[in-house]
Amino acid sequence: MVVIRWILGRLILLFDFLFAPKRAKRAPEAQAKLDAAMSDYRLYQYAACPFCVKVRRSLRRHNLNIELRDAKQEPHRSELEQGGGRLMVPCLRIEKAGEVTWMYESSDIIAYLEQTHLSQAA
Ligand SMILES: N[C@@H](CCC(=O)N[C@@H](CS)C(=O)NCC(=O)O)C(=O)O
Repeated sequence: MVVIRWILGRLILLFDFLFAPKRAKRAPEAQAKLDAAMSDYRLYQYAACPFCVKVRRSLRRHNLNIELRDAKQEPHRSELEQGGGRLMVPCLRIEKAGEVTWMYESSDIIAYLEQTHLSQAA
């Protein structure tokens, strides 16, 4: 089972590498503004988790440069478990005005980032 999971993980990484989405291009000022906004976030994730790959591909497609934290490694593993309350990835750590919230669920993370930073109103 461990071997099968390892092989599947490598296949996911290979697929992700071969079919990496193109990064959105925007004016340097707009990209710099977005980069600054992304400093509010940290994405806790595993390299070969399919749900994490889904979120990372969306980040890449939208050119959202969020710091990735490998939740298999300490201290990130403990930060996630204690801060978020669950050792599940992906999880987006959001820090706004000194307040920290933790968002689980790949689809919710993608929708939140799109609505907050990429919609017409944002
Ligand atoms: N529905 C979740 C599924 C996430 C998920 O199952 N992640 C796995 C890794 S691939 C995990 O962290 N499992 C640990 C657990 O469920 O406690 C999503 O879309 O983000």
